[in-house]
Amino acid sequence: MAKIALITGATAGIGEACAHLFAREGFDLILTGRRQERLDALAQQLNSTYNVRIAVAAFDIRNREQVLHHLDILPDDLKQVDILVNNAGLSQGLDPLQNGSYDDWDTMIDTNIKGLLYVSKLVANWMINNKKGHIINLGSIAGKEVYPNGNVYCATKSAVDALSKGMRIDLLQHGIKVTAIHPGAVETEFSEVRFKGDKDRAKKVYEGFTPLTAEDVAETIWYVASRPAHVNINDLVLMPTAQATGSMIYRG
Ligand code: NDP
Ligand code: 8X3
Repeated sequence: MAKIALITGATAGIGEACAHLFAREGFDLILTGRRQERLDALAQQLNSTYNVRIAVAAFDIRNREQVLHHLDILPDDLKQVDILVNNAGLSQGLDPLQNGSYDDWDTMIDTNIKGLLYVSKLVANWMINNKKGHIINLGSIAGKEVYPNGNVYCATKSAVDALSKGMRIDLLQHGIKVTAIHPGAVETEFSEVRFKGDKDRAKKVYEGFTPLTAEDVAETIWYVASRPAHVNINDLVLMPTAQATGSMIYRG
């Protein structure tokens, strides 16, 4: 029987790259995100290329009822999830705290912390029942260090760091692995989302150096996911060579 991975935020960037890589490795997949049409197109492409089974579930991860409903109605055999990639997340704005937007704060906290928790509780219980599993959480260098104007986004990723440690302790007795992956700058739709569709401003974030690609991060996630049963990588920071800290990038 094929292994199964559930990847949140599979409609773009790192999640989409993970979907390609896990499908290539023969995994059946559950893919989530809000954009149904992107999920459908991706499912069709992966199914025809790799002949793996793909289920899609379109929901807003901030909405607890939607999350629980869409995951609960999946077929029972797909709930034998081996790998959960908690990837869905975003940043909104880059302002000093005193100028911050309440709505942006709510969006980041509800998505990056509460959404991750809703999915994790449900899937952790599947994994406990199945007596197997590996949860891989997307943190960020922003969760390890705070950079100017990063305030609330950094706090949400710091929470992911703490939750990963908490999950590892609580799930230890069930033999479930927990890994936190913390990338530096990855060129995806991330900055376009952060700057609310301002493509020029987003492009400038990656000018003058070579950022990570979504595929670089997906390959690292695959490395972590494919270690032997007795080996777990707890915590992994990966950066572009040109980036030393959250805010220090050498642009030539
Ligand atoms: P993208 O913007 O390219 O992808 C984000 C994904 O998250 C999309 O699939 C999006 O799907 C999903 N998502 C966002 N909000 C929601 C929501 N409310 N409900 C459901 N799904 C949602 O960004 P990345 O691929 O770069 O980011 C992936 C993860 O990696 C995030 O957690 C991010 O914080 C983290 N990260 C990114 C870095 C970077 O530099 N890019 C560096 C370090 C960490 P949809 O819009 O269809 O709902
Ligand atoms: C996303 C990348 O540069 O905002 O986590 O920390 S950054």
